[in-house]
Order: sequence, then structure tokens, then C-alpha cells
Amino acid sequence: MTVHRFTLVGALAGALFATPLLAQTEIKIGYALAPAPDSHYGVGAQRWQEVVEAGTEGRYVFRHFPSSGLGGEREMVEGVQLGTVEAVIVSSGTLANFVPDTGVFDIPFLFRDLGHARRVLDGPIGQEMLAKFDDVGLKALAWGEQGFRHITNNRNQIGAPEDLAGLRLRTMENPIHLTAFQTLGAAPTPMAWPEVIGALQQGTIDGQENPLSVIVSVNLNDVQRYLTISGHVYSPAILLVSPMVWDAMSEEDREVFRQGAAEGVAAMRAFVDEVEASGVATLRERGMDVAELSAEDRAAFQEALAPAYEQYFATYGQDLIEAIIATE
Ligand code: EAX
Repeated sequence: MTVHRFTLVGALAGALFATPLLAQTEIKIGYALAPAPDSHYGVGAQRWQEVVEAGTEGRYVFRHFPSSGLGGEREMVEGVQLGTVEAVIVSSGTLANFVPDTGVFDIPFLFRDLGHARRVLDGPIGQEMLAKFDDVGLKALAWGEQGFRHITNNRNQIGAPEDLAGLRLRTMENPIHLTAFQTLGAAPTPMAWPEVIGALQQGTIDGQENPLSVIVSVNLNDVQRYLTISGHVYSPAILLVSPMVWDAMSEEDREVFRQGAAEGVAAMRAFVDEVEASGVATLRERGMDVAELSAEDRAAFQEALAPAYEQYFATYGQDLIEAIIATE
């Protein structure tokens, strides 16, 4: 009995002395690519951290888990729902499995350029979409981005939809992308990102598609010969926070997190702008065979996608799709 009492007193004293430390909340942040300064996710996460740590006087402290250190993106987002992960920056890969409506942004050839995509995502359509995450146990603070996706593979250069015939192409676990590449006649395989490089090395897939930001950051040139600048779809990213952390926060701290997310997005977009300008030259220097689709070539892909567009219209509604297209 006495021994127990002493232990209890000791534990209480320890808890009291530890109080200042307990007031510090650790934000484990996960993302799929390299830490800053070597990827758009890394620089976004770093800027987010700087703003939050300064603005909360260190009451929140970020700890980074880059390069899929917390698993694939589906697992990471599930971790945010459960509260085992406090924050993530993820692509739109598995987002439609959580908020189906977000899939509209994954429609091929929907966005004209980066400016168009950014204005839609920062405007009412994008902001209303962020609010839908509240219903599935996620707090979505901002849309980030990766750039436009391009095809890499080891079989042949792609100039027309026919060149994709039977190509074993990894797609994200994204039903919209999967439908598109099935419609184009490829043999797409959905796969979580952490498995992709190994699968390319082993030859179980011929190719994959990702923006220049990703291709350059992870040296896909080591395992891929052909790069086709297809720009077939815009690739958004999103900054999510666990409701477990969010709900416990003061309104002032929430504002600091929002501000940090906005500055993180600005840093991501600046990284993307830079690599969109320099990436092709970088990858040619690293030995890739690079070709760019002309506007006419791209039109041929769009035409071949007609049956997929019918599905997209049925799923997301012609009104929403047209509102996105009509955004200046
Ligand atoms: O966020 O899975 C993917 O292809 C993504 O674009 C990215 O690389 C991870």
C-alpha cells in the first residue's frame, strides 16, 4: 500500500512539473515526397510549419514524415481521420474515395492552364469542395498543387492514343483517371505511390503518369526512358488537418493554421512554376527521350475520351463541369 502511495505522489509531481511541456502539441505531418527544398510537398510543409510555429509561439511543433514515411496516401488520410496523424499534404489520388465530388477536378483536359486551375480551386467552387471534408471527419484547409500530369514509360514514345494500346500504366487509386486510361485503350493498374518505383524497376508495369514536379524530384529518369508532355490532367493536392487537433484549437490558432496553409500553398505553387519551366530541360539532361504533344495531338486524345466524358457528365453534373470551364 505504502509503496503504491509513494508511486502515486511521484507520478503526480512528475505530471505537475511536466505541465509546460504538455502544453506543446506535436503536429506529425506526412507527405509522399522529399523534404524541403527538394519537392513541392516539402517546401509547402516547411512554410506551413514556419508560420504555425511562429504564430503560436511554439505551442504547436511540426514533425515531418516525408517520402511516404507514414505509408501510402489512403493510409495517411485514414490516419488523419483517426487522429493518429495530425496533418498531411496529399495528391487527389485517393480523395474521391473520401469525398466523391472532388473527382470532378480529376477530369482530363478540364483546366486550361495552372492559372485557371488555381482560380477555380481558390474560388467558390474549390472552397465549397473543401467544406465537404467536414462531413467525413477531415478538416481541409486549402488546395495545393502538383502541376499537370505527363506520361512516362519504357516501351515507346506516345504521339497518339493508339500508342497507349495495352501499355501497362500505373494510375493513382483514382476512378476518374482509371476510366480515362481504360477508355484510351491502355492497360491501367491502380497502385499506391510507395510501390511505383519498385514496380517500374521490376518491369511489372511499363509506365506511370505524374507532373514534372514529381518526375524531377524522385529521379524517375532512373527507371523510365520516354517522357511525353501530355498535360492530360491537372493534379491538385490538398492540406488536411485532423479534427481531433482542430476541434481542440482556439479560433486564433485556427486562423494561424489557415494562414500557414495559404503560405504553404504559395510556396508549393512557386516550386511548381519553377519546375514547369525547367523540368523538361532537366530531364533531357538526365537522358530521357522527351516529346511534347501539339494542340492537335491533344485534341485527338480528347476526342478518344468522348465515352469517358459522358460518364463524367453523368457523375458530376454538366452544370458544375461547365461552371469550371467558364471560370475566367
Ligand atoms: O502524392 O501518387 C501519385 O502519383 C502522386 O501524384 C504523388 O506522386 C504522390
